[in-house]
Amino acid sequence: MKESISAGVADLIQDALLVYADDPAAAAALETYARRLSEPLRLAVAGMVKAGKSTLLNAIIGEEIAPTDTGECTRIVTWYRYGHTPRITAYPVAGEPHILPLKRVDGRLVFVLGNARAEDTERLVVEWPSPALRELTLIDTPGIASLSEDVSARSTDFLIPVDAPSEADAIIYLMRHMHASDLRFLESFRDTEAGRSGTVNALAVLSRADEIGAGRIDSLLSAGDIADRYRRDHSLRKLALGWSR
Ligand SMILES: Nc1nc2c(ncn2[C@@H]2O[C@H](COP(=O)(O)OP(=O)(O)O)[C@@H](O)[C@H]2O)c(=O)[nH]1
Ligand SMILES: [Mg+2]
Repeated sequence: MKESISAGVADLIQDALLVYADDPAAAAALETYARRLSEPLRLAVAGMVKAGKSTLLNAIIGEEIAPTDTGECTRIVTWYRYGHTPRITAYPVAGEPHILPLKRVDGRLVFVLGNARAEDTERLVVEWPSPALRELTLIDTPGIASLSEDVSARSTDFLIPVDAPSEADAIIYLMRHMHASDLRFLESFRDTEAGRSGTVNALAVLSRADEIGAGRIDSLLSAGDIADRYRRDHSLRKLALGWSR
């Protein structure tokens, strides 16, 4: 967001706080907005299993820390945010948060949950001293339309909560080919509780584009043509801010 727009929104929130001084619920919501405005943008990376979410996340962070190729094992929504010292915190669905050991295999983090089950862990927060994370908090989400309904539901519940605005400010939605579940997801991400506003916060990306056409030399060009076609399609265009490869 441009500096001047952020400053304008911050002023507006302060004005609203004065108006709603007698309404604790409204004031609490406004305080949350004020805090979020001063934090880095929260960008979630979503898509089906093996779309390349964790790989993209590592590329943005500039270090290969997120586990990749773990299929259904990455079942927990995992936040990557800036911290002076590396630290992993597990937030259980019920109970107090606790610090996990910093285990790495070939550079990538291994989340050691001990006796806790993945289903009982609401989120993992990785703090990491990567300069890229000063500007951007990244959120790795379990695969949409996973074989396990539970895993898939965790991502949809997080990205499209029924009774609250999404905790993510924007999402990059990765897909290898357009699949019915990709469309369903993009449609529901647009129709949030906040109503069917014209605002769209998703960027759809054709991932692993180098593999299209069995990895021929022109595969990236073909992927570009497909992205163009989606971008021009009337019904697809309105689902995302843009289509790219
Ligand atoms: N050829 C190719 N392989 C990729 C690309 N991105 C990811 N992969 C591979 O696809 C597999 C799944 O990637 P991963 O990031 O774990 O997917 P996730 O399940 O969506 O998090 C891994 O073996 C990656 O190395 C890409 O752009 N090109
Ligand atoms: Mg992954």
